[in-house]
Amino acid sequence: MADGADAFCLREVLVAFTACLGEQREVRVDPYLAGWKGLIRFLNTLGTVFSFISKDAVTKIQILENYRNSDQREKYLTVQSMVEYELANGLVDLKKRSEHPDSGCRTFLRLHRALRWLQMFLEGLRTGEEDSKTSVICSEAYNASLANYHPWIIRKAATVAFYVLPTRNTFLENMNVGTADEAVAMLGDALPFICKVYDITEELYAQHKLLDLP
Ligand code: 1PZ
Repeated sequence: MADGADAFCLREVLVAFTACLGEQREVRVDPYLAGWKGLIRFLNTLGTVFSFISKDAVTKIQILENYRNSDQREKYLTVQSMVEYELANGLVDLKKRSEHPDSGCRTFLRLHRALRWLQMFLEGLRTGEEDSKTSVICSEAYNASLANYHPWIIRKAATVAFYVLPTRNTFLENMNVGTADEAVAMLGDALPFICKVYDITEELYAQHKLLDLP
């Protein structure tokens, strides 16, 4: 595991997702992206078999960061303001990707679906037996969430990559928050926030009928 400023730390990632939640149930985009960036750093330490996953995630994070660095940055402060702004200005392809292939709404939706995987995966790690296989926890979470949106070839590649994951306790220890037990305790504290962020976004997207954006 790499040391230094760039080393992954689970605490930072969980703090970022916790910081997403505003007082008015708004979901802030910057800490959401910071959370994913932290996770990608960790993914990159697990081996090159995961590169195709991190590349796609990085592309999506970049698209949203570009909106946050554009003249319209204020509109992309929260998921709520992004949805409102893009819909009101016809910036979302609703049926087919054409004029706006990389809308904030469709891009965020991909990360939102991945957040469901993350939630189930971390919950699986948290409640798993000491020597359980991370690959099994990971593929169960994947099959129950993201896999439903991926074509066969990606499902196959993902499933193959999962095999290289270390056992649960090694995985937890690699997260740099102390012992496996300490990591489990931290997950227990943070998971409710991740669930909340997921639920609020899901509700917002459902309300606006955006859950199937192409
Ligand atoms: C710890 C092990 C990590 C396992 C990660 C499990 C997630 C598997 C995701 C496989 C994604 C494969 C690559 C590209 C897929 C894209 O086609 C889709 C849809 O985007 P579109 O084609 O519509 O533009 N992209 C996604 O579903 C977003 C996936 C983001 C995954 C981020 C995972 C980060 C994991 C960090 C774990 C520490």
